[in-house]
Amino acid sequence: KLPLLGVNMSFDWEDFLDPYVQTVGELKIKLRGVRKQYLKKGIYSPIEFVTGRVKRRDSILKKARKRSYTRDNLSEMEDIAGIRIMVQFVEDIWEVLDLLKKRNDFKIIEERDYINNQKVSGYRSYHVIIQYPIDTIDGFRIINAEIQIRTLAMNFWATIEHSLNYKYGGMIPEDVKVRLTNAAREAASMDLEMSIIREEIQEAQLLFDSPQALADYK
Ligand code: 0O2
Repeated sequence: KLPLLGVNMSFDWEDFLDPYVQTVGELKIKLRGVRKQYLKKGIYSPIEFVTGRVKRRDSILKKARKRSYTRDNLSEMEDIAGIRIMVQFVEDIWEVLDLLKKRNDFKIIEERDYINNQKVSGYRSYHVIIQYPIDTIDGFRIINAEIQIRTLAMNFWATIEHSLNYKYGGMIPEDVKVRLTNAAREAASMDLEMSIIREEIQEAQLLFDSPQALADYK
């Protein structure tokens, strides 16, 4: 039942979500292709790996209730289509951001910097909201999507915090919260340490990793 979207009105979720599935699929292929191009040229890729998901129905409904979306403006929700770009170093985030800004296949409409403005939870990531055009048999559509750019350390922390939030229904016990805040600080400190020896790591990886990383795409 979708009370918010009209008690007695049926809502075809599959029809509604199809364009988002298409958007996530296309963006994943394109952004994974960027990494491949770097590797082929034998240069360091600022993109480590790319994942994508279509927001789950229960999560869409929860956010819709919280933000008072209706069936008429549900497509304005910005993160139904979600892409995550993982990078090794904080510096790579700014390089990926430049890369996204230069692309001609979508338009950036908003940016949220949770790196320089870390959330109270300890969450860090850079969020970019885009408008992505798709063609379907019913015609042309513009789909909102959210691209999250984060380091491996930020991703490690966020993944664990997200599952704990799910487990406790958003009410993480105070002692666990304190541990998470400490862990967020440690993750930020690890990012900083890695940045300091970044050039050395990158050189080592180019010597050691590149041929294998490229082979993974075949
Ligand atoms: P899902 O479907 O489970 O991935 P908010 O009201 O905080 O949800 P806000 O401030 O508008 O949303 O942020 P934004 O840019 O819409 O981003 C929401 C998404 O960012 C979340 O999706 C998470 O993926 C991520 N995120 C934001 N804050 C946190 C946080 O404190 N911890 C973790 N682990 N992730 C966060 P959802 O809502 O979880 O949806």
